[in-house]
Amino acid sequence: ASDLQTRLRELIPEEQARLKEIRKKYGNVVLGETTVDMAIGGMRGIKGMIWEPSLLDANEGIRFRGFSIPECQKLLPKIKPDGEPLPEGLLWLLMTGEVPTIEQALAVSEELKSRAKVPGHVERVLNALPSGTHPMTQFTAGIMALQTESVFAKAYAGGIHKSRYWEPCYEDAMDCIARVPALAAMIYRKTFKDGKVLPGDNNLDYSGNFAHMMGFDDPQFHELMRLYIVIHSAKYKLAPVAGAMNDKEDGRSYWSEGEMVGSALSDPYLSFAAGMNGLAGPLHGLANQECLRWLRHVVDEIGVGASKDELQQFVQDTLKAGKVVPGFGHAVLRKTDPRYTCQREFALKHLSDNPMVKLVSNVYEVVPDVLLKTGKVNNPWPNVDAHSGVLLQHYGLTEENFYTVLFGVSRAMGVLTQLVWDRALGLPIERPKSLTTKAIVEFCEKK
Ligand code: FCX
Repeated sequence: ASDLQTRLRELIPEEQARLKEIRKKYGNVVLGETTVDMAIGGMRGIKGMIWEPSLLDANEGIRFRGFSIPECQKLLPKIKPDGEPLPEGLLWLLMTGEVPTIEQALAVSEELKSRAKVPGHVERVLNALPSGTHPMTQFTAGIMALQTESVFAKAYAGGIHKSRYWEPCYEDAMDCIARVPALAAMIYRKTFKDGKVLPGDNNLDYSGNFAHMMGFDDPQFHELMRLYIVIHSAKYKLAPVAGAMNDKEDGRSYWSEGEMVGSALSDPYLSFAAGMNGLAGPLHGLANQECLRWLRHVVDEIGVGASKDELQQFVQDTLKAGKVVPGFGHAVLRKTDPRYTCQREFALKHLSDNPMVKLVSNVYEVVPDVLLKTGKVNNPWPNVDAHSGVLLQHYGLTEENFYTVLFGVSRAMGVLTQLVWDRALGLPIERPKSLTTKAIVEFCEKK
């Protein structure tokens, strides 16, 4: 067992006892109320699930196991003294809640390297897809092809006791985290380059090797990938999915049930692929692709030196055309996303004279006012996607269709960590209650 697995084995009984105690002591405490508006409005604000790796505060932004992004940048192990933190260290933090030593982070690095080999049939599955298949579709198809390797699925079929579910789940989570960079690099090389899959370099860390397999060997780009993976690693629970069932009893009452993919004991590959299909939506992860495209339109139509007045007009035209301004707004956050801020700081440190960086700054000065004037946007401030594309472009990763795959690789760490804890804590199948509109009206009229 690796150090990380050993540490988890020590922590799990403590956490199981803690959860039991929380339930015993506070089980009946009301966390909040659900209104009809919330049921119609995408369940925003309903407190209804356990998610340990990160917490999103509306004003402060994301904290990973209680640590803000600047704190993570300061405290997590690095390979360069003034560099960016290693995602391997973040993975230790997400899994255990503890800031690792450099030795522990490097042990995770080694563990991931030992698990990184992608079986040959995955490339054949990718080759079978028609050219022009979106990289995110290739990514989920590739993850599904990796599912043949699931240790959890085999252990379940073999009748493993439920108290041990977390062990094969850990195997799959770590294998999957280890393999997605090679899968993503394969997709990149096949879709945009010469199709030649570049072998990994065992002397590099997780992020450096990922960049290397895509064909990027600039050490500054490797730094960017470290930061990128850390800030994109969490949060969201594996895709809420309709396993919806409707039952009608004597024509009057209805019930329905949804479930979260992982909670149905679908193995980590199936669950992660489902989550990635959610990430592929333009209001979520695909926004980074859309954002760079939008900036390119600005450049094509006005020029990279667009004045603030011209930008204002461009933003208004975007809204008039019934489109969103990508990279701005958030369902929960109500301030500038700290993930935007740290990318901006990276840009100012390493590429301050890039004209696209200046354009992003000008857009930042113009968009919030225009969005606020609509009177309906709850958060006019930039999110993580407003900056990432310009940074990637600077280092030569110019194919914006691929950007959401980078997001997906990063997110493996957060979502698969929670899946391990879901199984360790014995959390049940998730079934938020859904209602028909008729049932809502009947309920309200009876009140
Ligand atoms: N441009 C134009 N209109 C916007 C907007 C934006 N950037 N952000 C919000 N609005 C609109 C909404 O479309 C909604 O309009 P409607 O009432 O006509 O449907 C209204 O303002 C209220 O929405 P709001 O409550 O502020 O935001 P939501 O929680 O509904 O949506 C997202 C949040 C992120 C989906 C929304 O702000 C958006 O579409 N932003 C652009 C896409 C984007 O950048 N997504 C990435 C988000 C994030 F970082 C991630 O998860 O990856």
